[in-house]
Amino acid sequence: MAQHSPPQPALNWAIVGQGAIGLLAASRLQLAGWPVQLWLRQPAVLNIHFEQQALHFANATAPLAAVLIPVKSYAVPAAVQALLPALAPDAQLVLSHNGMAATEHILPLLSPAQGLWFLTTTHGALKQGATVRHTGQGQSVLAPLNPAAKNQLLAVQQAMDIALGPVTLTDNILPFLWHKLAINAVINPLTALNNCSNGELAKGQYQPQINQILKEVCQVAAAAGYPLQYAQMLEKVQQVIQSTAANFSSMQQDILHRRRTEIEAITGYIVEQAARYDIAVPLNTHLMQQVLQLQHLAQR
Ligand code: KPL
Repeated sequence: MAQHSPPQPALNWAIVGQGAIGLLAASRLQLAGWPVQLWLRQPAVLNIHFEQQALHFANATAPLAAVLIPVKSYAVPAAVQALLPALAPDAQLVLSHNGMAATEHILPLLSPAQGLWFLTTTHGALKQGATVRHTGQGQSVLAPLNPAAKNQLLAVQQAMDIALGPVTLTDNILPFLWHKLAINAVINPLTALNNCSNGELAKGQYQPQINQILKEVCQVAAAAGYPLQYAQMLEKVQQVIQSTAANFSSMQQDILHRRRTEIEAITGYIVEQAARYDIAVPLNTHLMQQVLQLQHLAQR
């Protein structure tokens, strides 16, 4: 399709890791004819199935021109450190994870011509063995975080539009991150603790907790200067629950596969901010403790 043709010259994309969202992005780029490879801790050719197609991804080699880094928030500093020697002098790096972006530690690592971006997405993806499924149609918001990123606006936006679009470009990602944080604060702990799909949360039994989590998040967001309308947020959460009904949230998957979750970056961030503004968030505090306990038990 004409609108999917790479711009001239197309950036060569490397995707870090083999998580569900990263492989969804890699598959969509490859199917649209874009050059894309994977940057893995153990270099290997990866074969996957995506939408009835067998796809093969080669290993990314230096110099890396453009890199999507969809790793957990706590893994970002180590991932960027490992990438540094392989980056092209004007490489573009796109971070994408749940929770707030802690880019103050990443920006100083880059040279002035290297661009840093953040992408937040509501797409749902599930990886089961070698099969990757797009389990929830979502959208993404993309922000350039430094001047070097602004020089490459079109090339990065076009690629991300194919990988995880539709993409909205913004100069201020923070309101969008609060918005996404509210969605994750509801769906992720509840699906992890109840070991259920996102769609299960549409059931009546979960509505009192959903309402309470959101009320607490809205109070904290307002105090932090990023007001969220409760009724609109509730509608948005219900919409994500519907559109990703078949998906298992990243936190449910992390518990299932005995990995560290992002609870500290999601609910933990809300609890931390609540303490800063002296706001009581009993349900979020309780959910964080329960997920930490479950994570501890799962990892033993
Ligand atoms: O971000 C997600 C996640 O699982 O981490 C949602 C949007 C809830 C999709 O499952």
